[in-house]
Amino acid sequence: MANSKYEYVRNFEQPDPLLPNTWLVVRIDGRGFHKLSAKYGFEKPNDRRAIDLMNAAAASVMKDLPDIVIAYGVSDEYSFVFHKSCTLFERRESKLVTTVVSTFTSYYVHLWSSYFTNVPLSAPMPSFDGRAVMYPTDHNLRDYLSWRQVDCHINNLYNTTFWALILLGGMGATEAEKELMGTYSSDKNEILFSRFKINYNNEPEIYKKGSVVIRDYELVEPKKSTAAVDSPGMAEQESSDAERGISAQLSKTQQEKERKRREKARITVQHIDIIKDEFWQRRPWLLSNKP
Ligand code: DGT
Ligand code: MG
Ligand code: MG
Ligand code: MG
Ligand code: MG
Repeated sequence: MANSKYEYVRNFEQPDPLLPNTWLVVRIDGRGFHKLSAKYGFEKPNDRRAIDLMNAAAASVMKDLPDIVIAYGVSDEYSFVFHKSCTLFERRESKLVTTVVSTFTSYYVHLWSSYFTNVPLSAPMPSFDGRAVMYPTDHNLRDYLSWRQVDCHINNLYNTTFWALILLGGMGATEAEKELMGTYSSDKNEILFSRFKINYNNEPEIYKKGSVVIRDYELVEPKKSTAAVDSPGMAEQESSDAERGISAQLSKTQQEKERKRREKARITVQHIDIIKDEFWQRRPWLLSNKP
């Protein structure tokens, strides 16, 4: 195509590649969900419909973007982790963030009526913001996810106690806030148990732990996934590549095979601990150098 005299404006576009060989986390967060949750009458402190809808939208995003390895969600936010070897959109930050945000928002709106039956959506419509953060080591990535899950626990314990004081204890919001000022976790557990006979440990896992979305390879192709990760040959290859600071290079056909496997895998939503080693040890493919 011939260049027009306007073509030079292209030079104003800024390149924005994210660093190679780093874990990419795109975190989206609902805009003004404090107001939105009031408008649609979300139950307090947790509305199961709202959380199920977030999880369904996140699972759909993962289905559409096989480069996402794991996602973690709580409240009105979701973190999507792209593998450090991911080359989607040449790792351009704006393309990755805007694609995740708009795909998530589309599914959130599309699926709304399946979860909020008889609660029609009206303007202003739900919207989400997004950002990308790079984490250079597996350890940093795990600490990031641990940070979000600890946040989930702290907020849920606070909210559960706060709303028990109001809904069951008859307090006003200001009074409840004052009551909880300066309290530790143990104090909140004690308030819940002694005043309301609520054992926090027995609260639903979905509220205490948040939601983890992963591809469950084992259930789809049990032989392949474990064999590939456990073979000593592969492990050696991976450690030497890791030393050089690059991800294992796979041939085009291998890459295509991996991609097919990811696309076919069943996507599951679980409410489990991702802070302890056990979660990662039982799913070695998540942090493996293989994309
Ligand atoms: P932002 O993110 O700066 O635009 O502002 P917000 O209002 O979205 O604030 P944020 O993201 O810090 O906090 C999330 C809000 O969403 C918080 O006010 C509680 C509300 N929310 C999220 N999930 C639920 C739920 O299941 N039930 C209720 N009642 N509220 C929820
Ligand atoms: Mg916010
Ligand atoms: Mg928000
Ligand atoms: Mg939030
Ligand atoms: Mg285009």
